Amino acid sequence: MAALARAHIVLLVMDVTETTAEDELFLEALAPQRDRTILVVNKVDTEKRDPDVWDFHRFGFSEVIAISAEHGRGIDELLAAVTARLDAIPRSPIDTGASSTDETSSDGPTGSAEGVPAPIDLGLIRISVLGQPNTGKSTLCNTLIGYDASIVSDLPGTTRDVVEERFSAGGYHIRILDTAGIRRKKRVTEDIEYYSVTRAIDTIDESDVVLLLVDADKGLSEQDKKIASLVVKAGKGIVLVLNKWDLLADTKNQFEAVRDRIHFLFPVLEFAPVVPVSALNRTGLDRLLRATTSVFRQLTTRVDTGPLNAALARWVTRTPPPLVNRHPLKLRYLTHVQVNPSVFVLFSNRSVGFPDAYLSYIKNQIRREFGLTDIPIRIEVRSAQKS
Ligand SMILES: Nc1nc2c(ncn2[C@@H]2O[C@H](COP(=O)(O)OP(=O)(O)OP(=O)(O)O)[C@@H](O)[C@H]2O)c(=O)[nH]1
Ligand SMILES: [Mg+2]
Repeated sequence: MAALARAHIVLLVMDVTETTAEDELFLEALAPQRDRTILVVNKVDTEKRDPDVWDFHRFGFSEVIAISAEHGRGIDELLAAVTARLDAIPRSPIDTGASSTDETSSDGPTGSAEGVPAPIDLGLIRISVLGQPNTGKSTLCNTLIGYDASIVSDLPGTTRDVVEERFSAGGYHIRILDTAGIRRKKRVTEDIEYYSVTRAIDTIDESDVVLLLVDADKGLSEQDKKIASLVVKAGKGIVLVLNKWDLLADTKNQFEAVRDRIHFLFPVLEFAPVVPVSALNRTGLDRLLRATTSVFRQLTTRVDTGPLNAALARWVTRTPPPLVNRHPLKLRYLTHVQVNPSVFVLFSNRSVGFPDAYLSYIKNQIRREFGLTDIPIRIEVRSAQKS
């Protein structure tokens, strides 16, 4: 019903072979929406069933289209009917919500009146929300988008498939994916659940930034650590969201203590911003969005080669590289070859056996000096002899 309220076109799908009590409920609900609705009569697999379709005109919809979803019959006609209606839909300006989203949830398009400059469009951020069951992923998504797109309940395993929604914040369009809670593999035996978990993990590849939701009351699990490693390995941004912060007793320096513990116990998340929120009470969401957009900006920042190599020379002078098998290690050239994910290539006289510690040093220097403190970066070492 929530989707219905936001739709321009509704396809009411019925089964040609039977009309059930549930169909009657939908017919009733859609009666006031007849103009927006196309009645789609499915399972009309062969011509033999064509005459039965006439019966469906009695429900009073102006368009009744017979299809076979399985065999593809009537699909062209359905597509034509849908596209014919698209032209009649007024183009609504997209709400880029230049203001914060905490209190001002977007109730549909705000519209940019003539003469009012359109907000700057900085682009699309693709976010997916991952975490263990019941950590409040759906609650967070619903709160951010401003309506109940996902079902929320205290039963773990409520969300079964990926739910995609959009909203705007800080000048960005944001596409957010709510996913099924990820539990330990051992327990994932049921087919649907296996699918749900796999699908949830697959969303990492479709995202720029992953919000890893943790129940602040319970802390991180090994499972969370595995998800975090996957995200980092893929070079995606990650923000650790400590949800249900409202349940914690308010003690001094609580947040700092929790954050430091996480960074200590989960070194893979060393650079990830940690944000306490209460999706339920809508607190901390501004901070969460700021952290997310900042991570995205860092992911898409390109470092110029000139300043990068000037800095490299300085770093090498300050902390000279170690000898490798008694041979001097030379760092010749550093270049930022790719953003989002961020990849650097370092040319050295040794590509094999390049000391890890020194690579970490260079990585940390890049991060610190070029403002990439909150994202994973990768350095590939290639060999280059002196020309
Ligand atoms: N106290 C408190 N409860 C919350 C908060 N966020 C969510 N909850 C509650 O936690 C329960 C689970 O919330 P959901 O949003 O359904 O959690 P989920 O992560 O989507 O769960 P699955 O879809 O099963 O993986 C519900 O009872 C929510 O009301 C919060 O910030 N504080
Ligand atoms: Mg859910």
